[in-house]
Amino acid sequence: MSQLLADFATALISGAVKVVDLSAPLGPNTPILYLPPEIGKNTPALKVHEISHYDKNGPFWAWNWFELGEHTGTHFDAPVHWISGKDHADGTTDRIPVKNFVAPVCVIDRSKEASENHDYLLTADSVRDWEKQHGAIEAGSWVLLRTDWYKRNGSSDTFLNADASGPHSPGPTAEAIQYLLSKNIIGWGSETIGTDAGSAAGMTPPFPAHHLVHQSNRYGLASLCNLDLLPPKGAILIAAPLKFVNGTGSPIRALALVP
Ligand code: 23J
Ligand code: MN
Repeated sequence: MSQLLADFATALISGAVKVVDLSAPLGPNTPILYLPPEIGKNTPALKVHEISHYDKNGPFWAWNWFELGEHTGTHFDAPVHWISGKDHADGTTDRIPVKNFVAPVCVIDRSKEASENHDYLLTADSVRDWEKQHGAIEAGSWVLLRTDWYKRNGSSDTFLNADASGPHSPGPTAEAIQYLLSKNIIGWGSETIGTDAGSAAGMTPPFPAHHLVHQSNRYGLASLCNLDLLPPKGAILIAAPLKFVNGTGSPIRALALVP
């Protein structure tokens, strides 16, 4: 076993294993989820407050503090984020077992479908087709939906993609999530503002990815980037939330180890 990590260290240093950044830049322009007032209150945008910048407020140092929502930018959804997961004793960011923050990852590429249909929904049959092509989704894996939607994250308009009928962005059906949970995945992730499709408020149950994933004490990842740099199978995902006490989620620096 010590040989395993020695070989891994060699692979990291030689570049045989690459570290890929799956996170979006986190700043005042990071798109924020918009919920109509009749559904709920919204997260304010990230705000940076300067404490000092090598000046009278701190002559030799620079530092800032933030107003920052838990669910801002590339982020982790903890089980207690949703009412269906509220009673999991280890369901807050500070109580999740850390072993769950490092896991293998399956990437389902539906970028073509999502570019042709902004309301594209991944079905359970489509997951089974992926498995026929790439092999079974193993227990303990992350499953990520690649849509290339992250290429739209430079502006809220293109990322949220809302019109009079509401937001239009791809996501999973309830049945796809049920199927993945039956395989005991560690969590579900997407490139969109949240883990659910833009149309998810009208689904049964509403926001099925949130409802079902967190009910099962599993985790969500939202606003992931660069999934087009990952293989369908064979990479390792590192996604650790900050240890917020009683936190429902956290911005993360999501990293993939890619052979
Ligand atoms: C609250 C209500 C609906 C949604 C979300 C949060 C998220 O996407 C989130 O960031 O968890 S869709
Ligand atoms: Mn979230």
